[in-house]
This record gives sequence, structure tokens and C-alpha cells, in this order.
Amino acid sequence: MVEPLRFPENDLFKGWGDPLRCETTIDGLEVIQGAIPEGLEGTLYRVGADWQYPSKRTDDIFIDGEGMIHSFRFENGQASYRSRWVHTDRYKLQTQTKRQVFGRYRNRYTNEPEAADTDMGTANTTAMFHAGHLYALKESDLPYEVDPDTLETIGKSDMAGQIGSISFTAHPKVDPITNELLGFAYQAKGDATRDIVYYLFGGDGRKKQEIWFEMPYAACVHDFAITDEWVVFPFFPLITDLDVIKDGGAFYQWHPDQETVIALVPRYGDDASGIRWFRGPATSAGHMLNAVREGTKVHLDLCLYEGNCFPFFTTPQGEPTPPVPPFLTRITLDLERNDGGFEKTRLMGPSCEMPRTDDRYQGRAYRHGYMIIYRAQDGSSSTGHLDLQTGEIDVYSPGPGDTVQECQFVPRSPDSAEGDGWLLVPVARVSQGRSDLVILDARNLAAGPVATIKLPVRVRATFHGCWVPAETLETGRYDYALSEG
Ligand code: V55
Ligand code: FE
Repeated sequence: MVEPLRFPENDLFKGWGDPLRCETTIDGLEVIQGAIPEGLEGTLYRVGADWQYPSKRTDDIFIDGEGMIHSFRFENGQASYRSRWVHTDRYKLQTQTKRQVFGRYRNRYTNEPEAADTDMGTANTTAMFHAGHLYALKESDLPYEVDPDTLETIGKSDMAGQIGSISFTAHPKVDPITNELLGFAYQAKGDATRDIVYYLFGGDGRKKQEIWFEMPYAACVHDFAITDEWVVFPFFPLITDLDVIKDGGAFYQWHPDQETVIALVPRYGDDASGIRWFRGPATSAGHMLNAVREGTKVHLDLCLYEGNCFPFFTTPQGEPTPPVPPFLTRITLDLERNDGGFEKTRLMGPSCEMPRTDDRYQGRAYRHGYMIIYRAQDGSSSTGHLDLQTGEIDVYSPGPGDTVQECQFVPRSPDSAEGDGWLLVPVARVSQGRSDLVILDARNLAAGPVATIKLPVRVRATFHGCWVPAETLETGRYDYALSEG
């Protein structure tokens, strides 16, 4: 008898997380409230994970699963929605095996024999548009190029032979003012290697710099931050041990006895000689809001956990770690301080994650941050706007039981003032088993949406994405500017 396909008992697959496993195309989405603002022309790309086939294991985690890329396109006052699997090597193999043949998250030693020689990249984390090309990214593999209109996968890309590492980050920074792409790869020569490489590409897609150096340990480097002169790499002690993964164990262990280490790498440097190092007690973070240089100081603003940000990764002894909330925190690295330490300051009261800015201000003096604010009591979440100058928080709450995904800021015009624009927010209407995309005025979230676009289907969790103006899709370049004064 053929074994029935059935998802194992795991909270991941319940409720909103119920695998959807299908692709969607909807033109002319219904606008059930308000109207799509004039001038909003372009595409919001989002990437998340879904489950191609059930596994027999019960150790799956939410950051695993096959990549699904979603587009919300705004054209002539109408919106359309599309979702497509990213045809990674592993997705393609499983269309042949017709069952799950990949094992535990990033652990190739737990794969079925059929999958022994196939890369495990899932392309499930974010979308990036640079130099005329759209990509779906996972930090453990090279980018997959995707057609910006049809979302069909074009193929795995080393960017015309320019990426020599085995992988590329899922948190690149495309600077929409200079059109530069800043990115990196960690464990860049293979599982558990300490190699990290920083890449800088010009707006024409040509590599300008790469700097290889070594991490203090084989860390999980999910995100980084940029300033005008430095790029900031934080290393947190979620560490890969080759012996453990060879034994079928988890890809990371949490080491509370190890330090947080931060490297400042010259943004336009030629080699590793100018790197500066800073150290503090064990903390962790997935996501950075921004970084900014102020004289001889570099401020790194991030959602910091005073402990392990991923409780599903245990200590080396297999002990679980208590969940801790993330708080928006400013880490200040002073280049004139010679003891290698750093200062920490809390920036915001409520716990928050998935922080974003007006992307024109990444690495520049800035005032506005946007984030998901979680309410532990009823499981709901809201979109917040923090004014870093006044400390005021403006909040949009989607309603009881409903949740928001990471927001995307879109400037009202290419040179509008910082924070003058819209927030696009995918909303889970949990009780209705479907989604909305709401458009908020970024300067007045509490007023509620200027438009609510109905998705008659569920848009499962997506992690991250990007906004590509219609004109940028044509020219391959962002035509944004910083407003005067
Ligand atoms: C993170 C997410 C990932 C991953 C590793 O948020 C770290 C952190 C979505 O996939 O593979
Ligand atoms: Fe992320």
C-alpha cells in the first residue's frame, strides 16, 4: 500500500499555518473600503514558505518550507495578486519524487538518499530587485531569479559569475538613492565554516568590492545594517557545529556563555584591514531597523532579545531556553573607545519585530521606524510607527484576532519627505480564513486604511519583501531622492 500523504502532528500546520500548497492568480481585486491612492503604481513582492509535501518528521520549524513568491501589482488604479512556487533545485526534485525527500532545517545529513546531491536552498525569505532583475532569496543558497511579471523561475544565479560564496544573504540592502546593492554571505564556504564575505555591487549590477574575513564562531548572520562609511555585522552565539549536524542534530545551538561580537567593515574598503571589533554579553536578534553614523559613533537599531531569539534551537546540552521578548534597542559603537565594549539603550516600550524604515533612509540619519507590535494576550498584532525624535507611537490594529505581516513603506513621490507615503500591510483575517492588503497613510496609522483590498484566499505567512515602482521595473533603476530640508 502507498503510504497516505498526511501532515504530522505539529502546531505549525494548524489554523492559519495549514499548508495551502496552491498557486493563485487574481486580476482586478475587489477594493472593499476606500480607494487605491492615485500615483501608487508598482509591485509589492513578498516571499514566504509553504509545504510542497508532508514530511514524516515532527521537527519542522516555521523558517523552513519551500519558497512561494507573491506579487501585489498596482496598475491604473487596479490591484492584482499572484503567487508562484519558486522552482528551486529541491522543489524540482520533489516534483519528481512526489514526496518530501529533504530532512531537518538546513541539515543535509538528514536527507533521503535521493536528495544527497541537491542543494537545500528554499528561496523562502525575501524578494530583491536590483539592476533590472528580481530574485527570491534564502541565506543558505544563491539567489533564484524570477520573472517580475509572471513570477516564473528563471534559475539559480551567481550574478554572472560574480558571487563566489556558496550562498547570499536574504537581507540585502538595495540603496534606492545610489542604486548600490550591499550584501554578504556567511558560512560562505560550507556548513559550519567561519568565513564571511561582504559584497558591494553598483547600480549596473557589476561587483565593485568584496571583503572576506572570519567570524568569531560559525554564527547565524540573518541580517546586517549599513551606514555611509561602515557596514555593521552582528554575530550572536547561535552556532553551527559540524559534528552535531552530521549526527542529525539541529543546525544551530544557543551558547549563552559566548559573547555578542560586532564587526564594523568599511563600506568602501578594499580588504579586511580596516575592520573594527566590539564585544558584549550573549544576546541575539533576527532583524535590524537601521544604522546611522554620528561622528565617531555608529548606532545600530535592532529588535534585540536578551537571550535566544529562536527557542526551537536549544543549548548544546539540549536544554530549551526561555522565550524572551524582542525590544527595539540602540547599540552604540564608539570608534574612539578602546575597550571594545558598547552601550545599549531601549528605544521603545512595547515588544516589536519585523522592523522597517523608509528605505531611502537606510544608513542615513532618520526619524521614522515601522514594525509589528505583538499582543501576547490574544495573539493579535498591530502595525506600529515610532517617531524616534518624539518617541510617539502611532498604531493600526486590524481587529480582534486578526494579525498583520511586515509592512512595506512606499514614498508618496520619489522625493517626498521621509515618512510621507503609504504602508502596504498584508492582514490575516484569521476568523474568515482569508486575507486583506490594507493601504495606510504612513503619517496617520490610527485613522485606519485609506483602502482595503480583499483577497478571497489566505495569504500564508510571508517573511519579507520589497516595493518596485512601475518605472523601476522598466528602467532597472530606482529614481528616488532625499527631500531637500
Ligand atoms: C531567519 C529566517 C530564516 C532563516 C534563518 O528570521 C533565520 C530569521 C526565513 O528563514 O532561514
Ligand atoms: Fe528576516
